Amino acid sequence: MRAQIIQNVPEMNSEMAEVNRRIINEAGVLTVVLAGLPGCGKTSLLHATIQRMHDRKVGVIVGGYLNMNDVQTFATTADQFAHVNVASAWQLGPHHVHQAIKSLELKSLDMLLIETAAGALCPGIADLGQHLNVGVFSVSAGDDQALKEQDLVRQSAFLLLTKADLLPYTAFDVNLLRIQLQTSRPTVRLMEISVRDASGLYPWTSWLESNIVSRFGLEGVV
Ligand SMILES: Nc1nc2c(ncn2[C@@H]2O[C@H](COP(=O)(O)OP(=O)(O)OP(=O)(O)O)[C@@H](O)[C@H]2O)c(=O)[nH]1
Ligand SMILES: [Mg+2]
Repeated sequence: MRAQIIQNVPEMNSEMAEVNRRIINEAGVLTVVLAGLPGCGKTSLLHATIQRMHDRKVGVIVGGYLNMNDVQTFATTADQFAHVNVASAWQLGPHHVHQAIKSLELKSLDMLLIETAAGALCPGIADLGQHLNVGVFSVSAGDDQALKEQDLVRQSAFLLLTKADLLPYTAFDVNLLRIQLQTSRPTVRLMEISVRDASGLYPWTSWLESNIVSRFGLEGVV
């Protein structure tokens, strides 16, 4: 297992996302960004995803705050892991990801998962060179997220509603969220998911698996 903590990343030019894309494609590693509001459950979902996809070599890049428990968990679960200090930035930029992918051995990975913040002060998801964006909503952030986070909805190939185990205990109206999505982006898929009761994890990892296979033809087992 390879783990890196990356500090003091220099700003680079706007072509950096293209450079990253070329490196990622040459390595043949499906690269997926998980983006959502702080605390929406991204890190927990990454842990659960890696554990479920144990037949795959999965690398993780996380920007922003991580506690030592998370670092230790990634160090034991991910095949490769890089934590990037984004300093005063709210979300990962292509220059952060460039430093991270240089520190990883991409060719030995099947999939690279990148966690970054999106929404509120940093609407939308930056082009980091990734193949797919997954927007992460959570039950704890209210059922009007599709209205508030329209860039996230527009840019995502797939949307997750995390902490679905809390639905019976809140006034969160999943149908309202679905109706709002129907209006703004009828084709996008929303999946309810929970790392607490493991609901939705199988369809989620199956979707990732199918993308690894369809993009790079790497057969495997979920
Ligand atoms: N009930 C419930 N709580 C969850 C679930 N997933 C995450 N949480 C809790 O939500 C809180 C935030 O989870 P994280 O995984 O750290 O969220 P994050 O999006 O990575 O947070 P930041 O990196 O700070 O933006 C933690 O207390 C988790 O235990 C879930 O499926 N159900
Ligand atoms: Mg996190």
